[in-house]
Amino acid sequence: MEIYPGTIHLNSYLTLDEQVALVRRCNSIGSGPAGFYTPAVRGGAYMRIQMVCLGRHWNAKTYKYEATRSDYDGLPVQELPADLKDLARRVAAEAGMNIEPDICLLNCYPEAGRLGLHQDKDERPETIEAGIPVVSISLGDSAKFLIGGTRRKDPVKTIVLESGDGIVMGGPSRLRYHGVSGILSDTAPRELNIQGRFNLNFRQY
Ligand SMILES: O=C(O)CCC(=O)C(=O)O
Repeated sequence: MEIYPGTIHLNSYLTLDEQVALVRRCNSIGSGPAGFYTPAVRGGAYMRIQMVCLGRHWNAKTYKYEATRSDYDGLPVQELPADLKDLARRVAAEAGMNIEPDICLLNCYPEAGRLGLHQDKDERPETIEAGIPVVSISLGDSAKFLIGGTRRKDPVKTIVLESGDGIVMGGPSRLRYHGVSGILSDTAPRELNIQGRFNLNFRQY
């Protein structure tokens, strides 16, 4: 479903079996070395989510990508595995877009998790200007996802992202403000055995 030109919501994109496998994957990525941590932004406040970056580390203090987690523990960033890259390419293609992903932010939302309105604009200017999309996959509890315009004060739409949904924001939607205003507790499919939510957020640097 097209939410705006260039913003495509793919409802129930993943099968339940695929979701189960991906949740296991997220748990294993997050519990390994250079796993989940709670980023602190400039000024020292903590984000309301945990994160692991694959491919390149996103530094929450400088808003720059880097090879090591210099704002946290200095560990080298984990690689972005080939099958996850393929998944992002497939989701983008389903929305009629192309991506060569080299970054994935794996976000982990506890039940009280949220993420303020922001633009994804730390990738290369050429990538952003070309409208190469950001590809997002949701797992676990549903989220109230906000998406507005290219100015912070533009009106926002609220979409519920359910487990297995994809959302692709590219072309004229590449710089739309977006965020997560809340998690709907106990809405995850029982088979996933998860409380809270994972979001796989793929980008091309
Ligand atoms: O969790 C989501 O659905 C959105 C995540 C997001 O906006 C981001 O990683 O920049």
